[in-house]
Amino acid sequence: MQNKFQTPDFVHKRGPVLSPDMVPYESALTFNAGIARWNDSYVMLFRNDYGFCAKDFDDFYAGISDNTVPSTNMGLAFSRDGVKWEIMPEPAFAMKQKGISRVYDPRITIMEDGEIIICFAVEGCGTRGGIAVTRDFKSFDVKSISVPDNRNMVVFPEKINGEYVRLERPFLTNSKYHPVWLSRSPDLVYWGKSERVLGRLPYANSKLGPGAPPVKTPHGWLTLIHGVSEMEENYCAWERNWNRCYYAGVMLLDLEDPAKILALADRPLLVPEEKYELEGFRGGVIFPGGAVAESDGTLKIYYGAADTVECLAEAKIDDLVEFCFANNALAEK
Ligand code: BMA
Repeated sequence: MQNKFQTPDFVHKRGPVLSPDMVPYESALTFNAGIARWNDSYVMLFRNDYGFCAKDFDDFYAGISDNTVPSTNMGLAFSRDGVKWEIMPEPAFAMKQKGISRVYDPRITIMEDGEIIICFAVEGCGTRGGIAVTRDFKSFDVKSISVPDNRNMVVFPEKINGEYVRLERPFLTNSKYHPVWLSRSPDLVYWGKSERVLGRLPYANSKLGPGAPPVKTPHGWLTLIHGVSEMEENYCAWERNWNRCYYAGVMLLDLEDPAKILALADRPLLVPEEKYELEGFRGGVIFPGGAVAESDGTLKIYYGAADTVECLAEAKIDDLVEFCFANNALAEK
């Protein structure tokens, strides 16, 4: 599939770091992970879909099976270098409760004082956004679950003006352009003072959403997002007629007033180009969920690829900031 965009040269794709064959329990797809630096290692919560396989889709289209909806739990993994991962023997989190069919797409924020905040999507009574805290990645204290329909929540790693701040992506009725919003909370339970942040992306003709928890730079909060475009051709996917391209994008938000965008790159940061991004459960999907700033100025960008594997790309933070300002969609022309 030809894409009119390409990943800029300053981004170095390092390929998959996690795949289903590495998981010591049932696993069909491992993707859309939340990743952060914790103590002196890296920690990952990943989405683990299980209970179906590619052949189930062939059977489904042949009319002999309807096993196309997975079960999902969240796996836990640790790494010394952010590249080689050791997966814990049991899934970490599943939240099987009445009315909730699954939780997925975790994001991890480590606050300045060490508090660990997990955001996740919840299916059940529509789509909802959940927030939990943990001390050890073994037990999770769920603080709030939003009303439907909302997801893709990420919490900023610092309180701003004394409050927790999150980005989120509610669904609009009667529109496919679901915008990014921001809400504030004194306690992770009650959320309000909501403001709209971003409505449309110049490179995507459908929905968008926050990606990883924002990273503080002297120039603003460096914030990864995803943007979706409906394409003319289908991608190679278990699910047939899958024609949506998911790009990763980037923007800079004001440090004091993060509802204000300082610069929004007018082109994508990561474009599906490699086989592991183009083919899988849903080919053409790049879905960023983790961003880790290294002391040498590199940003490790983690993303789900083709809803099948978890990948790593690296770029210098300075180049990312420059990319936003040099191609700023909001600059006066
Ligand atoms: C979105 C979410 C993501 C997924 C993406 C592409 O709507 O469900 O979890 O990665 O679609 O399938």
